[in-house]
Amino acid sequence: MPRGRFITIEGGEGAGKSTNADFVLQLIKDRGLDGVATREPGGTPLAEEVRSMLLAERDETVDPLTETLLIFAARAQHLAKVIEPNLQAGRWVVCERFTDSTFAYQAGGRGVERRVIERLAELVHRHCWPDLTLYLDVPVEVALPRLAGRGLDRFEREHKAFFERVRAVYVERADAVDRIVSIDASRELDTVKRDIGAALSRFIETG
Ligand code: T5A
Repeated sequence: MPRGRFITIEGGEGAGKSTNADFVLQLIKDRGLDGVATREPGGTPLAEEVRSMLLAERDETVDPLTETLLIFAARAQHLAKVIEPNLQAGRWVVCERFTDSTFAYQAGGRGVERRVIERLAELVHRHCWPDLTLYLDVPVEVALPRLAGRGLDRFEREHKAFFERVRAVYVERADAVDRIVSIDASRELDTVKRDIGAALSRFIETG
């Protein structure tokens, strides 16, 4: 049984990750491939509990290193219980957010040293990195209004400057890392989906 492929969908708040995750899974299934969708932080009952802890508004300030360690704790569980077993069973895994989010939010947004995240990734991933990452790029001033009318979590309450730093790291990584395909997600959804479909086809046919 050939190992499945690991696809992540990245981007800032309101970029359209959830909107497009099912679409990506459907494209995979349309090709006759088996696939599952999951998300981070979360993806297992325990990791979803950690997600709730991370997103909850609280009086106590969360130390950036504590936040980073919680994210990697959830990721270790997610890798062990969902991502690796599915890949080993030959299924494609489509995951909303993964370690590129940690570089963007915890290094870019919070100022955690990148080498800390690199070391944690080395420990937790055990060589399991995404095969393809679709980065949905949207200017902050376009993305944030998309969240209007819903309750905001602890991250979504951050200031614009925080999201600008997050985006800057994403853009830098998209330029530097071959597996990351940047898609202009500020356009109409149908256009974004067309580009996602094209990127996925290229990956399936050549990758
Ligand atoms: N986090 C996570 C870290 O700090 N470090 C980490 O390592 C990880 C893994 C929760 C938080 O965790 C933090 C970052 C996050 O703040 P989350 O809930 O998964 O992560 O992510 P969010 O970005 O908060 O999820 P959102 O729901 O806000 O964004 P999505 O999923 O990108 O956007 P989506 O699909 O829900 O769309 C939002 C709205 O926009 C519309 C949709 O219809 C929807 O109404 N929309 C469009 N409108 C117009 N044109 C388009 N092209 C559109 N695409 C979507």
